[in-house]
Amino acid sequence: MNFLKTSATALTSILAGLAMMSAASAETFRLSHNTGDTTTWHRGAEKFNELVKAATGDEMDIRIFPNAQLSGGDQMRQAEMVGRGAIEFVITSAINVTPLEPQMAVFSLPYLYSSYEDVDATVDGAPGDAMKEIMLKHNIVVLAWGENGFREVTNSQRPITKPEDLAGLKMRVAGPMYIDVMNALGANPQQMQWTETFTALQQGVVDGQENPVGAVIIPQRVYEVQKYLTTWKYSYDPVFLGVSKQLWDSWDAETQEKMQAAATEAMAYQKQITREDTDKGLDTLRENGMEIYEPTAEELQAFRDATQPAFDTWADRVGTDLVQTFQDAIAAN
Ligand code: X2X
Repeated sequence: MNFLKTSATALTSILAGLAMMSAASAETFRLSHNTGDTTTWHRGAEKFNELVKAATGDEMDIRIFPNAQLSGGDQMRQAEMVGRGAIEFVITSAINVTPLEPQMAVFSLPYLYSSYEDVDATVDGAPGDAMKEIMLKHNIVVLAWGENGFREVTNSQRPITKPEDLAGLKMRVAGPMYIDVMNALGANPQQMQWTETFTALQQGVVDGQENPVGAVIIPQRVYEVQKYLTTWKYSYDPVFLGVSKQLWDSWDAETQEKMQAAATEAMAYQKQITREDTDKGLDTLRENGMEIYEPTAEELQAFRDATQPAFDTWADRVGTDLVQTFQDAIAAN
């Protein structure tokens, strides 16, 4: 009896010792993203952590920091910090990277895309690979593309059915290109951190904003502070999972392969749940009191025409050759 008790105690302490050893040898990396912990961005990050842990036998894991906490709340700074190795991983969207790399605005040019098929033909094709090369110059390895989605406009004042309805509306936007797009539409845009936007909408500092339905509007409960949504599909925004090149280069081929596989699978999952939540999203929003306007093809053309000056300005800035490779891939699809 005594013997059994002693050996059980010994076993317990051996097991505890082993657990401590593996905890000590586990390597934890930080992943920054700039939305809340209910979004599909966050769920994609959690999936990545799960897969990394499984692939490395818990020797590596990922700690997720939402709301751009690691960059002091500045969503545009995350990518730059990853580039110089101050943060290991990031999930962020293309528009957030435009201050670092203006060419990333190519994805989000107004009305470049009219369907998911067009999106997939470019993001998963040669144009997406070309953008990975461009990001590598900033010491960011883009491991996989996910989806923020088609950005839909919401506001608290009135239904938007035509460009003129935006006149004078105070619109929160995420990045520089959207300032030009909103100005072309006659709105009154202002750039603001996403984390400050809910309160700004609630207090009427701004009247409206634009974001994707499945990835952001629903999980972050934008419907609580906005009455009207128009499915104008004016701009597509991909997300990506990126890692600091410095860290990437420090790994052997086997570790790189594990990380790449985990990233590919996690972002495929993130894209899938984003599309699912977007598909059922309009019903959810109606149930929560929003009034939805779905423009006809003709009405969409009016928005497309009105935003053409911003398209042209940004196509020049991005480089018309790069824009052409996107348009060619779309046309060939
Ligand atoms: O800030 C936004 O609007 C968001 C969350 O969609 C982006 O990160 C671009």
